Amino acid sequence: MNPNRHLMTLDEFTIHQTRQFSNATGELSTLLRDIGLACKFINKQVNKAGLVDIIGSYGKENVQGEVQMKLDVFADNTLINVLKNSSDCAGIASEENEDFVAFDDDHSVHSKYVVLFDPLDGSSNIDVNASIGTIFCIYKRISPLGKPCTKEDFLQKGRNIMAAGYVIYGSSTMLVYATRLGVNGFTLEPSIGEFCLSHKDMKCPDNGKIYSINQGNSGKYDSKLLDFLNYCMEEDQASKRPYSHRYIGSMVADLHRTLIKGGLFMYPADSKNTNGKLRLLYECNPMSYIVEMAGGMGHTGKDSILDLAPEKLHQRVPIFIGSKNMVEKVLEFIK
Ligand code: AHM
Ligand code: MG
Repeated sequence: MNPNRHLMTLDEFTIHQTRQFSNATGELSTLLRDIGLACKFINKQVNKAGLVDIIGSYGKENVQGEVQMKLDVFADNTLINVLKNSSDCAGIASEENEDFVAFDDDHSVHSKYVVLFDPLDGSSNIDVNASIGTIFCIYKRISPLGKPCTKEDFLQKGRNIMAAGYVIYGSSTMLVYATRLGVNGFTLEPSIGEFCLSHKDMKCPDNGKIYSINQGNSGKYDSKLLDFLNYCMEEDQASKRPYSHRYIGSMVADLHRTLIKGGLFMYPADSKNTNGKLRLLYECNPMSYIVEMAGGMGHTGKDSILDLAPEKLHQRVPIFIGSKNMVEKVLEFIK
């Protein structure tokens, strides 16, 4: 690395942003730094996945009845440990654990923020070296300070999110995070171990040429959705169809592409899974927040994802997310 080249680190960037607000305390920046630190630990394990005994299943199922991979468990424990020791986190909820965890030490009960995360999304891709990711979002708690946080702090609408982001462990490792000020991407510079600003003010294009769905499930889809899939495959030069179909099976990777190139990612309800597969609190809310802050849209087919009032920690919802015009088009077909 050339030391003369100015690289803005994640820390420098968030501190710079904080200075724009006279009443900002810097707690959110500290939390983002702590999440970044946990993800660097996770990244190290992901990178050497083929070399050490970390590939494969852990031998247990998680709260959703899904087989836990060793890296799922490592990522979950790492995030919990780092956030427990963070000065600004009152508690966490994770896709891997049945209940939320309220940190009840003297310091944490006075912390303003709670963090929700999917520690390792797309974990069925671990064994084949395809991209996986960590997804997170941060809320200001609504329960009184001075006591442990409560479930209500975690069951807030996506619209209340203060910051959300993901880390993609791909051909390079990137942290993308969104606040109301916009969406920015930071690439991990391995020689100095810092996330450095590489994708400033990311915008999701209004249109795209790629649709992303597990089309193998077509036999269980509603006929209106099948009509839309046929529309995507139809030839029409004016609207640049047929669209290309791309599906990695790792939401972070599919949505990272969608955010940069435009497109539409769908995990719909089907006749077997009537609420779809993806979790509102750990996957759909944070990703919809990021995509909306970049100018795109996240929808269930009936409501905007961010307007849903969550009922339970592990609630699943259908999702149509990505370029604004493409989401609006699928809504025309399925509403
Ligand atoms: P996970 O959190 O257990 O990894 O599951 C979520 C993943 C998403 O990343 C991805 O979009 C989806 O599951 C793929 O599911 P399917 O294999 O049913 O297409
Ligand atoms: Mg997941």
